[in-house]
This record gives sequence, C-alpha cells and structure tokens, in this order.
Amino acid sequence: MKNILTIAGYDPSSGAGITKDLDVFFSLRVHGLSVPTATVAQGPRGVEAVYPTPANQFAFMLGMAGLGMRIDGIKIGVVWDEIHLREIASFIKDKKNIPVVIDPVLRAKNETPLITTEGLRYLIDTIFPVASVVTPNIPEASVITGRIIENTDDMKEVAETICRMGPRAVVVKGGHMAGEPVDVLYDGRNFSLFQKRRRNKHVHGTGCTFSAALTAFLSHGYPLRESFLACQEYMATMLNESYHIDEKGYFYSSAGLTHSKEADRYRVISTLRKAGAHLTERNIVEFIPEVQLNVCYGIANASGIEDIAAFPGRIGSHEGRVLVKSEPRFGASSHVARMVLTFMKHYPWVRSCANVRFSEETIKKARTEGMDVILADGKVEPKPSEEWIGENFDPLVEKALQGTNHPPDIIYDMGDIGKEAIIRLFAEDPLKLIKKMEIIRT
Ligand code: PXL
Repeated sequence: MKNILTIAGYDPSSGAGITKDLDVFFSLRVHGLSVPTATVAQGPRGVEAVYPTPANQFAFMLGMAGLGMRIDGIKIGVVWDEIHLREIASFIKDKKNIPVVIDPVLRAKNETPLITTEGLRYLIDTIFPVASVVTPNIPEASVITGRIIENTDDMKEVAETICRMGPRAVVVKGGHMAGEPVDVLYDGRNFSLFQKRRRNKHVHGTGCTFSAALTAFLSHGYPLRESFLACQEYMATMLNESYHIDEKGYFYSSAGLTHSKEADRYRVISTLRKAGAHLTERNIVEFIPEVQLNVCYGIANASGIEDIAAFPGRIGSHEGRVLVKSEPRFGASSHVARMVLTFMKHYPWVRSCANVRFSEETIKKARTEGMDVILADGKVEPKPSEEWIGENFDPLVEKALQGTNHPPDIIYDMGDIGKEAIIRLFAEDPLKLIKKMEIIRT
C-alpha cells in the first residue's frame, strides 16, 4: 500500500482541502494521511473564516506523519503562512524521490485569502524548487507570474515562467477562461494540451480533486503525461456526478460516493448474471409467465428505472428449457423495475423482483413454507404522491404495501380480462430470489 500525505486546509463541509484529498486518495487505492495547516470554516455558500493551526501543533502533527512509515507522495494545498511553510520545507528536504504536487491555493471562490503575502513569497522561493508539479489555475498563475492570461498561448508562456521558478513540471488549469477550457501541461520541455467540456456548474474543490488525483497517479508510478490524462478522465466522472448539499450554493463532488455507485452497478450486473445462470441450470421453466419472465435488481438508493438492471427482451423458454436471451442491463425493464422501485420506497434493502407465473399451488406452497403472501386488489389504483415520478410507480404494489410493517415475499393478483394473473416475488438480491423460487416449486 502506498502512503500519501496531504498538507492542506480542513474544510468541515467536505468539499475541498484534506477531506476532499483523502476521499480521492482512498478511491485511487492509496492510503491517505493528512496534516491540516488551517481550518477553513465554510459551507456551500463559501468561506466564512480561516483558523490557522498553531505552529507547534502543526510541527508536531507533521512529525507524526513522518514517523514509522514510508511516505510515497505529498500533496500541498492551502498552506496559510510562512510558519507552516518552514516546517513543510524541513519535512520534504530529504524526500527526494517521491512526487510532491503543489496546488498553490491563494483564494477561496468568494475571494477570502487562503495564504498570507509572506506565505506566498516563501512558497514560491523555497517550496516550488523542490516540487514535482505545480498546478495553478488561471488567476493563481496570473498572480504568481504577474501576467494577464487571455488565451492558450499565454497559458503556455506562464507555464514556462513558473517552471523556471523551480518545479519539474507545471499544469495550468484553464477552467476560468472564456470558451471551451483547455488544461496545459508543461514538463520543462514539451507541452500537452487537454481540451475539456465547459460545465455550467460551480463545483467546490475541483482544484483539490485534480491535484490529489495527480499525486495518487504519480505515486502509483504513472509517467507525468499519463497521470495528467488519467486525472482528466477522473475529473469528468467526478463532475458528472456532482450534487448540491443545499438548494443554493456550490456543487460538491465525492469520489467515495461516485465510486461506490459504480462498484454497486458492477455488483448488480454480475449478481443478475449469476441468477440468469441459476435459472438455466435449475431450469425453473414453470415460473415463466405468458408475458415472459424478468428478474431485476437495483442499486442501493435507486431513484429511477435507470438504476434498476434487468434482462432486455425478458427471459423466455424454448422446448421446455429456460432461455436467457440477453445480458442484464440497466434501464432494460420498466415493468419489474417499477415494482421494485415502489417496494424500495417502503423497504429500501429489498432490491430484487421477478414476475412469476401464477398458480394456486405455488401460492399454497409459499404459504406452507411460511412466506408472507399478499393478495393485491388489481382494481384499486392509488395515485402516486407528489414525490413520485409516474414511471417509477406501481399502483398495485403501493396499495398492497400500505398498512404493512414488514416486507412481504409475494404480492400477487388474480388478473383480469385480457390480463394475466401474476406473482410478484421480492427478495434482497436476485440469488435470494432464485432460492425463494426453489422453495415454492411444487
Ligand atoms: O478550492 C480551494 C480550497 C482549497 N482548500 C480549502 C479550501 C478551498 C476553498 O475554499 O477551503 C481548505
């Protein structure tokens, strides 16, 4: 395991600084350590106050971070003052062969200063020369070089100017420029440009996310250009998934949140695939209704059909054998997905459902086996409440669940003219669902 240290400000709202850096480090499978230079008191509407970490406490914590463990990379964000930088300088003095990424944070979005004048001087004079990469945005690059930056050529020039101040490489981030933003990487010899997509969202902590990811990729041994490109992909995912924590104010992003959702989507698909294989192996063909069978599975906190995976075209049969015709996919069913979405509103841990062929024997067997079975009234159709989007709502399931205080295994109806009777079988996941099918086989 690699250990990476972030030396930066603490943002209690978890949008920037060390909370953000740690989130990114762990998501990129490195262990994160942190030493706060200051507490930057803020919320989604911006910074209110900066409380620098007292010099002796800061020095002590930095000493602890270096004790008894190898440090494989260092990221430096908000540094606040020269007293902090002197400690940082002595800490990194003997750390020659590891990436040291400096995000020269000068001001918060609302212009609150996050470094003193003496701090900035010391940062440039003493810390830049030992940095692997410095990652200013346009306003920061402008202050550091005293130049006005209006286009990509200006960005390239300031990248060269900053590189002459000592770091081995410079990334000038173009998010603050009009038009389609470009990031410029200069490695002391060559430029790499990356054209980004403009997003009309103010996402808090993007600079921290970028520099933390860059440190992680570099410490994994990616070359500089590959690290820069990997960061671009990482940033795009993170920005796509950004969210509000309050109706007003900045957007936030979280690597933990984004990656756990991706991991959950992967788990959902692979579990459904296994369930498809079990259906075939055990040839549970008698449960395939006329409309054909589907089995679905949702991610935790599923909020719409796109969060529920199922088998496109449903599962049929041929010559008495179960026929799984397709690979499970998200958004592939609205029918069973609506059932499970409605169920999950009441019992969020029950995330899988199938529409099973109805027979009196099956219902009887389920009851004998101690299952909780509800006969739904197919005629009553409760209206979705305000928060429901129509397509996520199954009135029959909703009606059946009103008045329950624990999740039933089965909700069935007797059908109607031109409408087949159906058993809706529910379980926590598709493998448990298949087990329930095995139990109710007659
Ligand atoms: O986004 C710059 C930044 C970095 N680190 C901390 C911050 C901010 C901006 O507010 O608070 C701790």
